[in-house]
Amino acid sequence: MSGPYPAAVTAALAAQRIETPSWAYGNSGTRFKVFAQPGVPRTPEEKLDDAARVHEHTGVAPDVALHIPWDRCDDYGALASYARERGLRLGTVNSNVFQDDDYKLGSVTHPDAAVRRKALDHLLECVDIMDATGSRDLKLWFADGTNYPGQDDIRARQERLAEALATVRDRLGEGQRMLLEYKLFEPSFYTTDVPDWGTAYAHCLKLGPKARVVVDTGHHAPGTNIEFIVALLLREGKLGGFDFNSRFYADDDLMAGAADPFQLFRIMYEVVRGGGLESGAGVSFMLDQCHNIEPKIPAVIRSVMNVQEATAKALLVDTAALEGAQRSGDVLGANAVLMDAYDTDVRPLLAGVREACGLDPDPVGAYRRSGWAERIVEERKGGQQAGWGA
Ligand code: PSV
Ligand code: MN
Ligand code: MN
Repeated sequence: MSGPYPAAVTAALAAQRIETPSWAYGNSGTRFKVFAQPGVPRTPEEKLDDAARVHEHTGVAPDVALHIPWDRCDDYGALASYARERGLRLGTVNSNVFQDDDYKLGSVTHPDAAVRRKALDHLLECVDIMDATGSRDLKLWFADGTNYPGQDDIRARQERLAEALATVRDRLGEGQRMLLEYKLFEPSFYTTDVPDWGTAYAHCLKLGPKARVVVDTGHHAPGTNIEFIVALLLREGKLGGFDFNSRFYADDDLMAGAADPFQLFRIMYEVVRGGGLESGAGVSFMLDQCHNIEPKIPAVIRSVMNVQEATAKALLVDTAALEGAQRSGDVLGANAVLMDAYDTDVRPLLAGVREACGLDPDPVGAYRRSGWAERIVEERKGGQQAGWGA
């Protein structure tokens, strides 16, 4: 498939927004070692300075997700202004009820009501922060679960979870949403209280229109057909967004599109097919990844580009030919239509979209030439580098 490409395709690519996570700019790694990098941000503001570089070179990444308390600050309104002055917006607020010693046996599902209250208070504080930043979404991921059969009552934990979620739902303001994220395992190894899309969906269904499911691409059992989950959630109006990252084994948090670009294409095809790219669909395209050994800013740029490439290929699927082949039971023909789109080199298409927006067609090259990497190493000396978990 070669150009010229339909105007609707280039318009959709220019309109897509990809939200970057503040924690991708700070030091982060695995549980075994975090390799500190020189020039890494020391404050939420410096993380925004780096995010602004990603947006400057890609043109599609104005939103930055916060993680509380990793991005704790005295004045979130001022932080939002700082972002605005750099052409950014503060995006999804990610809650964190997994780092305190109190949460050893869980947070909102903990058997002790006092710990549950502490966790709930944090979630409500996150909504206060959303009010100050103007953020739409609260993202909820719970490490809650058990390690041993009999350790706690599975049903009671679901009750406690439902109660906390309903309280948060009641606190949300007009236009605010809660996105419930699931994860198969880790840190809990026997039960996890929100282990899969079905559990998240069941809770979101009860919670009503303000609650949606978020799909983190690294949170499934190997071999899971993630695009099927995406198709189903979109059809039900319950897909709130993605935490994109790549995995080879478990929750590896590698650059989106690095491990399995074909899977990312299949996911994006279902997004396009289900109208998830349209404005008003309410589907957020977020990154959730850690850059332990690679330089962080170009890694985020690369990830944004990988999501764009998968989206471009998904938009290029010849839907009329596909439907025709599907209707006539032409199995190989239908598969070939999909593969034709996947096999298209969309880099010239995206370079053209960037140029039409006044951007350099090569975002990674433009970043390298900008001198920002050398500048931050020089300027960000002293102070404590912000880190994942700090
Ligand atoms: C949990 O593994 C998770 O995917 C959640 O989204 C957390 O907020 C995030 O990672 C922390 O990096
Ligand atoms: Mn995630
Ligand atoms: Mn994760």
